[in-house]
Amino acid sequence: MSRTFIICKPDAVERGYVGQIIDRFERKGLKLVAGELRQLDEATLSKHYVEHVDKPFYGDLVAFMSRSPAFVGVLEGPDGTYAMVRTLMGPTNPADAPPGTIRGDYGTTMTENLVHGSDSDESAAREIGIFFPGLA
Ligand code: 3AN
Repeated sequence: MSRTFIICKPDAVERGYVGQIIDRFERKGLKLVAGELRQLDEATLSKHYVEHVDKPFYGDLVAFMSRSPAFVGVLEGPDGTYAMVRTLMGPTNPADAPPGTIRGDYGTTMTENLVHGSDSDESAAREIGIFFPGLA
């Protein structure tokens, strides 16, 4: 078994897609073991996006991610759950994401790309530790 961390970003919450996004993960066979709506702040986001803090898009990314509540959660499934979640999400840029993926079906822009999923087991452990320290 393994766990991964997900965010339904503020655009997904605002547009009412949280249920449909979680439904895709559940239909795949993954189990939501933690989840809640949470207003994210810069201190938390700077830990989560530590590899992006010096990037030119970081300011816009934090402004977007903190503009309204996000749905943060933890999914559990077989080994490689993080990779299954990434496949269902589609590529980072929704413009490149194929139909059938979350970003391909619902998104058009790079920043407002609806969903986050950890990119490795190591990232999942780190991110779960930030957002759900009781589960780490
Ligand atoms: P992913 O969310 O697919 O793992 P990351 O971790 O590379 O992608 O990027 C985190 C977030 O930062 C993305 N979801 C996107 O919102 C934003 N982002 C990444 N690269 C760019 C970029 N070149 N221009 C604007 N925003 C970006």
